[in-house]
Amino acid sequence: MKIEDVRVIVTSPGRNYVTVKIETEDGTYGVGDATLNGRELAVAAYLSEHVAPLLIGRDGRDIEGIWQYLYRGAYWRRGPVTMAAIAGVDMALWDIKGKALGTPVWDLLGGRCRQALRVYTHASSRTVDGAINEVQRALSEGYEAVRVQCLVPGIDEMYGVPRAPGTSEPEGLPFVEQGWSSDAYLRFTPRLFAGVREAVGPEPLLLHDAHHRLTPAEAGWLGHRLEEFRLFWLEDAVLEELQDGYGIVRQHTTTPLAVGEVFNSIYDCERLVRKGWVDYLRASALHAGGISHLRKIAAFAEPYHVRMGCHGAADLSPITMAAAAHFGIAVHNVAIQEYAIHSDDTNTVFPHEWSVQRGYLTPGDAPGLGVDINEELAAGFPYARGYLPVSQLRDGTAWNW
Ligand code: KDG
Ligand code: MG
Repeated sequence: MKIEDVRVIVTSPGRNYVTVKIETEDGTYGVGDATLNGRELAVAAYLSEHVAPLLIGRDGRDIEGIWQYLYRGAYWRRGPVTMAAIAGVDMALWDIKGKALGTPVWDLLGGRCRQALRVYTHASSRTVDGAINEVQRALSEGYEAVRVQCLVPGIDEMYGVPRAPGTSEPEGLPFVEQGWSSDAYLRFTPRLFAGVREAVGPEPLLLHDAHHRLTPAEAGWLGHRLEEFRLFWLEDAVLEELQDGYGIVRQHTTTPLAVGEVFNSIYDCERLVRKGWVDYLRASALHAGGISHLRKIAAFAEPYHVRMGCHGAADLSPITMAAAAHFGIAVHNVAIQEYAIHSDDTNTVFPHEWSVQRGYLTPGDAPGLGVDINEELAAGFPYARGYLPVSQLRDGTAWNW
């Protein structure tokens, strides 16, 4: 199955997505997601200028060989741009292999070890009462796990609380979230979870994303105070690159810790897992080098009882969600999957077999990944430059977003 064509499609049905489409000589094609939010065109250029020419004429069945060739052959290994590009190719090749063999990717990964994968949804509000309402709404829709984010009194804008629906990454220059205060956040967050637990009782799984804002000492303090509310996890308590910080947080709290949505290699995970500093890895098929590499990360984590809870924000396209669905029912140490709802336009541009019903994700039985891109529709949504917000302290100091 010689690769005949590799194309990169950038489309913006509400937000930007980068898709790799690979076609083999017999007309079989596969699709992969290579989106890097806020830096999309860097990956698109990497793929079309540097990777596509290397793939023409290679046998598309050789997923592992091509992965190793792109990873080792670049010499400049790892990093978000390189690994998202490799991921796009990797997903497309798994899609092709499934189609060629007439079987879904979950079957190629070893078959099912669960019927459906539990997802967590988001509840965000500008007030505690609003957050409680949002959690109750999610529970009434059948979700068992909800991530709760709430605006902190005294801070006008912050991660996880959209200014208005669909405005998280507006077109144009980065939005500056002014006035972050870790102190105000630390005083408020235990009160938020006290209110939510009181309203929903002990059973629902509650999650929270600190989004890299805290120092290790602050995160240890917060995790300890949240213990009585029994979170499923506290995500990104400290900067992901500050690995020793997780060792400090771990000494101060038994609240489970999740980390790794920005990780792109097994080497980012290795020490955290081996030391027992984290409970869940958030690496995704998109930003961690595709299904092939994510499999290795999960297999490495398994004997340490570290489980996967892959990143699934809306800036990962429905193709990554398809990969997550196949991976998630085939790999034993997948605990949960993040699920952020895509816009209607996005779902039309990327028709897919996977679905979420009453809080559980299934991949469907279509051969390959069971997801496609409608190129004609995609062409109607041209790229629009956009950035993630940035964060500042009250005095204007740049902070971690
Ligand atoms: O592009 C960045 C987003 O995907 C990220 O900020 C979302 O933290 C996130 C999450 O947990 O979904
Ligand atoms: Mg996160």
